[in-house]
Amino acid sequence: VNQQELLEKIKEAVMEGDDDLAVEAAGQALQSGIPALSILNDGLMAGADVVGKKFETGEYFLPQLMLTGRAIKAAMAVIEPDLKSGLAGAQAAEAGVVVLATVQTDIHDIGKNIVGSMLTASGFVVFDLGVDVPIKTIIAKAQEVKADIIGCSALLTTSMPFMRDLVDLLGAMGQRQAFKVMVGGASVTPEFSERIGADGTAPNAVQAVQLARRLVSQRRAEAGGVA
Ligand code: B12
Repeated sequence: VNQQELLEKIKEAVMEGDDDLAVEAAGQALQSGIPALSILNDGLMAGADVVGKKFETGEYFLPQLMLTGRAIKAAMAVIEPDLKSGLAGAQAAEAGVVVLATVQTDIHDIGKNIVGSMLTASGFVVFDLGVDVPIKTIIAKAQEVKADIIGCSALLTTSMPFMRDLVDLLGAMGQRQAFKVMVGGASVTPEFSERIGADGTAPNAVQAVQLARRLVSQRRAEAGGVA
């Protein structure tokens, strides 16, 4: 089988919600030399997109979404070590402190967890507050741990407005400059991020790490070059 077929096999395993097949196919794909990031983007997330669309049109139901989630998680366990080692090595000095959460009303956490684990692997200290987290709780934690970055995840379009509320609330508290805010999740676009006044977004976990690094250096430069 060629690499394209292996990616297709992963995608199908995710679509069928078959965790055994997802694990097997992800392993084969790694062995054939497909980069872990490509397995994530072109296999797992591509499959999730198809399932999402079928769910939207009423062809699939909640049980299928759940099985798909489980299949993605299972395959992630296989590719995660490679994803991590693909990141330019953890920096000796602390890369930065990130408070991460899925915002209130939303319980999707697979993507957030991947982002968190990639950040940790890259030397960031990550406080993951879990899912369905009120924005006030997120801000309070960021203040408590003196975070560099607040990272918010949301997959539901109905939960995305809470990201805007978080940015607005920081502003109202006179704390907007205290933290960089990065946002993400399947429906989050750069336009959305800009519109709500966040500092950036990334379409996947590897780019989220690059974004976080950029934001921390910006923040340190703004603080007067004190690293
Ligand atoms: C699996 C899944 C579920 C699972 C979630 C399991 C879990 N533990 O997370 C379950 C079954 C629980 C679920 C429930 C629901 N779901 Co759902 N689900 C999905 C599905 C198929 C895949 C999501 C996923 O895990 N993708 C894989 C990960 C790796 O990708 P990701 O999350 O996008 O994360 C990556 C990037 O976005 C980015 N990223 C993520 N977070 C962050 C954060 C930052 C700061 C940055 C920089 C980057 C970043 O990096 C990640 C890694 O590369 C999506 C479809 C889709 N295309 O996303 C629907 C989808 C998100 N679900 C949807 C819906 C409607 C629901 C339900 C409302 C269904 C219902 N009727 O009950 C409930 C909502 C419950 C709630 N209150 O939250 C809709 C949302 C539609 C919309 N426009 O809002 C979608 C889009 C499906 C669809 N097309 O209809 N779901």
